[in-house]
This record gives sequence, C-alpha cells and structure tokens, in this order.
Amino acid sequence: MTRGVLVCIEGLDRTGKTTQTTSLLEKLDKDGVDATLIKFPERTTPIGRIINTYLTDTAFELSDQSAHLLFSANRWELAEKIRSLLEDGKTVVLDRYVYSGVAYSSAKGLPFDWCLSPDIGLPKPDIVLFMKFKQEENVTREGFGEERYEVAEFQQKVKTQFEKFQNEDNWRTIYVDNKSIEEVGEMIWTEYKVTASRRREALQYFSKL
Ligand code: FDM
Repeated sequence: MTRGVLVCIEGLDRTGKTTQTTSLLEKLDKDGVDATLIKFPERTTPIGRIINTYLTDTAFELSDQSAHLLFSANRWELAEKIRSLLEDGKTVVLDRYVYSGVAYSSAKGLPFDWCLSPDIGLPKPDIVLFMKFKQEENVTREGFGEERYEVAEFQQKVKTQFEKFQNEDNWRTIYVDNKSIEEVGEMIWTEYKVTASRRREALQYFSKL
C-alpha cells in the first residue's frame, strides 16, 4: 500500500492556519482522501494539559528549556499515531509542528540546533505550507494578544527563525497578503495536489539540518 501524505501548515499566530487546515480537510474529504487533522500543541494529552496552563496562565512559570522540551514531548506523544496512520495509507494534516517548536524557542534565545535536537527522529512532513503575512497584519487580527507569545516584537523574531527553514526541499511559502480565504485555500490545495501526485518514497524522519 502507498503510504499517506504528511502535510504541515505553519505560520505565526493568527495567520489563518486553523481556518486553512479545516478547509483543507474538507477538500480532502470531498476528494475521497481519508485524512486526519492533528493540531500542536495537542492540549488534551497529559503533557498537553501542562502546556495549555503554561500558555494561558502567565503566573505559571517554566524555564524556556523546560517549556521547549514539553512541546517536543507533546509531539512524541503523537508520533506513533502519525507514523501508523501514514503507513495505513491515511493522509495526516498537522496544524503546527517541529518548525513552530524550533522557531518560537530559538526566538527566545535558545540555540537553534539545541531546539531541533529533541525532535530528531520524528516523522518529517512531505510538504510544509508556511503562511506568510505582513507582520502588521497578524497582530491586528481579532484575538491577538490573548496568549503568552502574542507580542508584536516577539512575533518578528519568530518569523526570522521560521525563515531559516525556507531552503528545505519540503518548504513552500504561501503569501497570504491581500488574498481571500478561498484564494489561500486554492494555493494550498494546488501545492498539496502536486505533492500527492508524486511517487512517495519511504517516510523521512527529522535529522540535523
Ligand atoms: N508553540 C507551539 C511553541 O512555542 N512551540 C511549539 O512546539 C508549538 C507547537 O504555542 F504561540 C507556540 C505557538 C503559539 C502557541 O499555539 C499556541 P496555537 O496554534 O495558538 O494553539
């Protein structure tokens, strides 16, 4: 059986990732593709519950290293599920993943390579769709500022770290300025179709960049 496609949607806060992952799932369903959405952080697992408290309660202190390792551990909680869905021929859509993990923590000043280390060995996406907005736009969107990391200067640093992945083979930047939700959805769908139509090699895993 051909394995499924591992798709990842990434981007800064309030760039429309959740809207687009939902819309991608609907299109996959209409197309007869059996697909599962996994959003990180997955806040319902034992580690996810700690992460949720950390993100929503500024009085809950963790060192940057501890927070980083929890986000990575949260991905490892789901790693076997992702791998087995793919091996069963299912498509998996990830709303944030390793790239957010590395970008947010290295933006705090932790070394980039150190940030990637605990994620080495996790399934690597066939395609990463990085939603790119002008900085000013995501910070004026409704809801921005509700959680720990939603501060404009910090978002700029995160963007710089995300862009260190842009030369990776699986990376596609989706420019979303002045585009409707439908137009962005079409760009994502086109990129997905190209990837899905290619012959798939064995699942890849994260290694050193
Ligand atoms: N975030 C998310 C991290 O700092 N590291 C990670 O590994 C992941 C997956 O958590 F500010 C940050 C990014 C964001 C916050 O994400 C919660 P959502 O998408 O708003 O739930």
